[in-house]
Amino acid sequence: MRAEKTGRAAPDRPPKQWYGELAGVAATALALGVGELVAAATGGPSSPLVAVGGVAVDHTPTPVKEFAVTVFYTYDKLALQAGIVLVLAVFAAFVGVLTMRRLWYGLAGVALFGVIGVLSSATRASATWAYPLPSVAGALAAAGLLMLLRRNLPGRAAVSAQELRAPEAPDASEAPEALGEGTGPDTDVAAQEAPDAPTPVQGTPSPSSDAGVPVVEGARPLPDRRRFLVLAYGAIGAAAVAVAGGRRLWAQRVAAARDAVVLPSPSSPARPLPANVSAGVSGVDSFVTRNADFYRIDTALTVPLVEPDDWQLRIHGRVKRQLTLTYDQLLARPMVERYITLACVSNEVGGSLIGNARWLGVPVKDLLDEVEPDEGADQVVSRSVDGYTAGTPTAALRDGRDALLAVGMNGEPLPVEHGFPVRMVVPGLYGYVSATKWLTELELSSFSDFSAYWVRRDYAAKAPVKTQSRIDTPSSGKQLERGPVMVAGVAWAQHRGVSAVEVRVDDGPWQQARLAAVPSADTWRQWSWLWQATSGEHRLQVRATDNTGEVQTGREHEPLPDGATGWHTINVKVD
Ligand SMILES: Nc1nc2c(c(=O)[nH]1)N[C@H]1C(S)=C(S)[C@@H](COP(=O)(O)O)O[C@H]1N2
Ligand SMILES: [Mo]
Repeated sequence: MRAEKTGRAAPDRPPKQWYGELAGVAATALALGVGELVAAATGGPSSPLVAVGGVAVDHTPTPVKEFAVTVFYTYDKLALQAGIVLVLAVFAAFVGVLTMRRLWYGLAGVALFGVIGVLSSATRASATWAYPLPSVAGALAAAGLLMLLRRNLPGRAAVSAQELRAPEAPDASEAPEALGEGTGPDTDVAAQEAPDAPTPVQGTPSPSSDAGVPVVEGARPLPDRRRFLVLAYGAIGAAAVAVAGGRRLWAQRVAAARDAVVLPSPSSPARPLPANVSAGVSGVDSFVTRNADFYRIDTALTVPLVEPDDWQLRIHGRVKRQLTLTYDQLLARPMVERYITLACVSNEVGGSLIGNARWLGVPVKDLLDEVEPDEGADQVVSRSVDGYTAGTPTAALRDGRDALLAVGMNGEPLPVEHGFPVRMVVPGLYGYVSATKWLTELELSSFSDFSAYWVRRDYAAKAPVKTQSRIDTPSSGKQLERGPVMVAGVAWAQHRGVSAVEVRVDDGPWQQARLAAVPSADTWRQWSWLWQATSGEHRLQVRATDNTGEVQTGREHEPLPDGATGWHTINVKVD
């Protein structure tokens, strides 16, 4: 083929349409990038990308969403977003092709995008004067780029000539228009910039070798093509940089807003920790988990960035009266501070998806008492800004336990990764049915009316934490010396409390471990047991008993649908 002869990849001119498609995609990418950057800089309520994405997801027909859930399971959101990007790209390519024929078509398409962007961001609860700016700036950038690319459309004159010649030339008025522009200001620009243009290299094919298409502008088709590609790919690159830069700016704004938060002191402070909450054995997870070490579970692709000023909580649904709270209004309420251990349903036996923190927040009970839920409203659906939902039994939120809308974690405002500015924490329930981060809505509903995020993915609708225990030291597979060995770890049965922990060696009798102190039944509990290790290979197992007297089951079960069961078992070798 010709490629061998010239050593260049594509001497065949790609179909004229391809340039249009590239132009459309590049202009759309640039619009989104500029929009993102402007949104971040002005602190508008939301980037066009997020706003349009949100509206698109909201308007995706339910069967399509359900199909996505069954086929892509937890990746449904990724799949939906990929779908949106694909649809957008196809539409963008179409607009680009039209633009290369008729500038007005393209500008109309861009304007349509802009209007959709403006309207989407206007639907946001916290819309301000700044809301149209990102979409308008993005649309202007796209329009500018489309016009620029159109002027630099490679071989446009050649194509037009071909169209002129072709018997089925569709629109007689089109070709002269294109020709006219092609030889107009466009040509002047090219002439001015000619010295800068890259010199054609290594046997560049003459355009006339191109499938016998007569070429009018024989003098400079190649630099033209290069300029077009540089502009188009450059715009896509710039868009990527703008998106990344916008996201960074945004993260910095939120970090600064978080630093500026002054947490109120609790009207009901946490009791000081008993001196002996630690079993005093190294290798055991510390009683309080540092924020930086706290496990994380997010379905969101990127951490949601919420500014406290944009935040509000709406409590609605089956209630006597609705309630809307701003961040300042929430902070002005009486706060309680408690140590509460949070655990993930996906934690395997012996796993580390569990952590304990000192949370500061407003009791959910107080808020529910104010809105007065209807009789049958047995489920509180908590919703995150990212669309995530959890369903919590209304009864569990009103039975007097310390269910909190938390704003503080271990003396700091909530870290962004852990739900800044506000999340829910409920003692005794797995995180997926209670601990919604970046909380924005509580809807009184019923279990028969609504299934939350993970429930739609086959997890149980109700999920109290199961009694569990873990050996932290020695670690499994460890080589030990004969003689005394400290065996220690943690056990948990939140809101019931741990009353006993036992250890056994090689199916021998269960031995009582020593329990460390706890501030309440809502945290995990450290334990230790002194073992006189004898030579050989040994198997160590642990089990806990909760305060209702129920012994942790040894029946092994995977986390799905409502939490793993079984005894944590480790093997060690003693010399
Ligand atoms: N918005 C949102 N909230 C969420 C989740 C999520 O994916 N998105 N995951 C839940 C799950 S499954 C758990 S176990 C806890 C984990 O909280 P952490 O990431 O702060 O440890 O958050 C819960 N809240
Ligand atoms: Mo979880």
